[in-house]
Amino acid sequence: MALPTVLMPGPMNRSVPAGLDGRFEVIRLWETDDPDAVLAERAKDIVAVANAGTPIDGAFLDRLPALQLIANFGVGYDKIDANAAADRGVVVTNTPGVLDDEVADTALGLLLMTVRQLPQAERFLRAGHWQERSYPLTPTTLRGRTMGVVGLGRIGEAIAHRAEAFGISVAYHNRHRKDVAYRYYPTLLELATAVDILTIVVPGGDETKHLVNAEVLAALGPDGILINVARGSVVDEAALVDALRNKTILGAGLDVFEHEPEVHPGLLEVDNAVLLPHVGSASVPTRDAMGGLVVANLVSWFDHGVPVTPVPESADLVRRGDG
Ligand code: 8YV
Repeated sequence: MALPTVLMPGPMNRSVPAGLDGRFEVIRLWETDDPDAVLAERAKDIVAVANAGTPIDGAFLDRLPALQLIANFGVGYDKIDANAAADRGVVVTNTPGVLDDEVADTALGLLLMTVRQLPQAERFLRAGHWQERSYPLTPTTLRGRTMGVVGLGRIGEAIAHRAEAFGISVAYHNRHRKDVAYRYYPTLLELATAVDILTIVVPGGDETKHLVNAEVLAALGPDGILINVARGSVVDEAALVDALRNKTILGAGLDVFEHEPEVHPGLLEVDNAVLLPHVGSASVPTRDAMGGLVVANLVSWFDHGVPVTPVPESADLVRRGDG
């Protein structure tokens, strides 16, 4: 029997091709000379897409009439129009759970780096300045701070637990209050006013675009720290650059950017921002676990007709079992 055909639009973590080998035929689209021609020729056969960051919209889906499943590498799937997929009976899966601790570790690392200027201090040592003088005292500390988590999902909770262990008190803003001990603020503005660390963990996409704007940054205040490990689109980057330049906030620790891998030139100029190249989940074990979940979703769907971790937009399809 012919193996089910999986389209891979771009390169993926090694664990994905390794896990698909022998069970699926994989079309590595980026390696083909004429991707459009390959898509047109193989459209009838392609029943799944294994995807890491390639935008997938309704027009793309219309080119693949036999498609059943899109397995996304990553918990965030804002590049995939999951509603357009659901309209066409296509199930979308993502990789929740397996990266929570890694991303939460990165968030706390960014926070420490930002408040205590650890990257700057390390650069100072490497430049040989320690022989001349001590590194200046950091203007503030993590002691006595309150963190507002924007998006208290799995990763948000992992960050909150770590913050508590650091002696930082935690509050949060979600669309709906959760059954947790942390203080809830029904609006982001109220949360930003109440805390002096704002940690962004909400999904990207139109609904959260520029949620963190000039007003929210002003509410965070001159001692405020912004940490973003979610999506760059959630923050109005131009407003953030202004706030950092004018010291309306104290600093920012960013793992994600609006137009990555491009970084706003204003962010590169200011010395009160710590900038990481989207490495939140980027360790070999965690990326392998994410890849394993991509493979598990494909195998489970084609062997048993059920995905392991469907996204909420696919819930109806999965319930009806007619994806
Ligand atoms: C990865 C992420 O960088 O899971 C996500 O949503 O942003 C990260 O873990 C990304 O998935 C890599 O493609």
